[in-house]
Amino acid sequence: MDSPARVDVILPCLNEQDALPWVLSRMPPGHRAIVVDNGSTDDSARIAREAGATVVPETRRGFGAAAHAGLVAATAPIVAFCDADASMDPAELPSVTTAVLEGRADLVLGRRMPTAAGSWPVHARIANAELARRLRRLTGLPVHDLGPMRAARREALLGLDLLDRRSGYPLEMFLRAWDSGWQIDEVPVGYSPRLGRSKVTGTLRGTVQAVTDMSRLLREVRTTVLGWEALA
Ligand SMILES: Nc1nc2c(ncn2[C@@H]2O[C@H](COP(=O)(O)OP(=O)(O)O)[C@@H](O)[C@H]2O)c(=O)[nH]1
Ligand SMILES: [Mg+2]
Repeated sequence: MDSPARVDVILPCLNEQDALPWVLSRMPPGHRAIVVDNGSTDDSARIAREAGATVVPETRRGFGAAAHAGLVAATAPIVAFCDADASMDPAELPSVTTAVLEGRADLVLGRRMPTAAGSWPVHARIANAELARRLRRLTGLPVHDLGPMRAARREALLGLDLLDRRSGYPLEMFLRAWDSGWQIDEVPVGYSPRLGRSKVTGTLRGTVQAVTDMSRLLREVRTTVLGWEALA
């Protein structure tokens, strides 16, 4: 029999039938896939189930809604998040989960390193670099990317009481973790062109929503944690 998974890997999924077979074939030992099906109209749920993943349905749309549903459904002591679009290789997950498993870090963020010219739309890359610059200034932490691949202890993450259910979820996680005094580390992970169609940064609507969500969160931090000037 397999030993129990030590890491539940949460994969928010909205119509990723082309990417799922490869993504699910790349799970490292000790890592178990939880595919959160966010109302897919394609064959994602069936493909995930047939590949042996746990499938959790979440009808409320939004990256954060899917990610959080996975966190609530997870049972392993450590959770990791990974996109289900094949832009990141789950085989690299141990580089983000190991420090958490060994108790050396509370939150490990994967810093995306493009592996090909088309990996990262230029507007998304610029917006992300600017966000990271502001966060370095705010927190003093050497953070360079607010990417989706990351790991933390499940109970501790639940204790952060994250409220965002859209694109601000990864940023809110970082800010609340920092505000709670967590040890936050960053490690490089490869970033390749996704399979299938982007829902966030590859579309104008998705990008506008992501920037809106993140700006609101930063405004809240400016007024609650710090003085107004800190992030200007
Ligand atoms: N944007 C978005 N992504 C979702 C949703 N539900 C699940 N996802 C998944 O979240 C991941 C990130 O979305 P993606 O389109 O790759 O965003 P991008 O990498 O910024 O272009 C993918 O695995 C999506 O399938 C949702 O409601 N909205
Ligand atoms: Mg993606």
